[in-house]
Amino acid sequence: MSNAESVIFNSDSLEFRGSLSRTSWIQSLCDTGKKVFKYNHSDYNFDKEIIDLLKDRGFIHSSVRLDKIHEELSTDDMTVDVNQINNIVKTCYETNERIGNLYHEFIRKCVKPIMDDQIYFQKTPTFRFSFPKSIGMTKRDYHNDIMLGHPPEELNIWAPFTNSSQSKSFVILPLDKSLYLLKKFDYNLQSLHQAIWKDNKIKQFCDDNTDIVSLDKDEFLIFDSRCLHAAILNESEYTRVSMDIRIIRVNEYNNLPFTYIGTGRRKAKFTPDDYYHQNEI
Ligand SMILES: O=C(O)CCC(=O)C(=O)O
Ligand SMILES: [Fe+2]
Repeated sequence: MSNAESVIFNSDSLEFRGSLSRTSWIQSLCDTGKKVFKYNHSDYNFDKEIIDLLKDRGFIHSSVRLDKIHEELSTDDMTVDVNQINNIVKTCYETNERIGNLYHEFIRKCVKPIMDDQIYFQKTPTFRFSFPKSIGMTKRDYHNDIMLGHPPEELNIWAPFTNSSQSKSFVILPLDKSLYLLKKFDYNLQSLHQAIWKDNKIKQFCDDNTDIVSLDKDEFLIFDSRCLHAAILNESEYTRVSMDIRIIRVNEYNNLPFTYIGTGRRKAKFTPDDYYHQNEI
């Protein structure tokens, strides 16, 4: 999630360029750089736990359906800031023990078995709430998380808890098109980001080539962190709730050329004692 003024990471180092142009693990599974995996959603009742959390924190009182919570929320709490973040997303930067346990189980049983290596994973997942026609959404959010300081070796995971078809989702530019843009801008993320905001041809290229991520509730997506993606305006009558997680295979982590640091306010270090969970689960 970025805006025209976001601080964008860049590095001239050969290793960084090598990371951006390498063949990744997910790319060798699937050349679009994204792959859908199945899991048993009903074993992971995030829906109820999120509703309970928002009730405990006084945001809602009676909702029983996650996709209808907007009916009880104030416009203020649903309006997004320059980073496309609203108050409900912010409150979920910290969750509770029950959600933490569910999350660990999801990582242990659904994600780890897919990997052929140990992984480090984001300590707290990001829960996204995209409200119907929410105020402040931009049409130019195209970014990848590397622009925000994440290692290119990370993988992004995205799992919906509500119906995620059409605008109740986000969009992603397939890997070949994302790599085409990265190469066109000589792997300079600042230049690419600037072009997204200033050059209508580049923005149009993204608009024309992105796919809407449309998943069932018992599916999640793993995508290459180099793929550009964007939050979009939800034009439906339903709230979209999803979880996004970043993971990195330990072997690749151990070979990173330097410590990556987030460009955001918190300056998160992408290390197992800061951004990633530290212990075995
Ligand atoms: O879910 C969204 O709207 C955006 C997700 C995103 O930017 C991410 O997963 O990194
Ligand atoms: Fe992102």
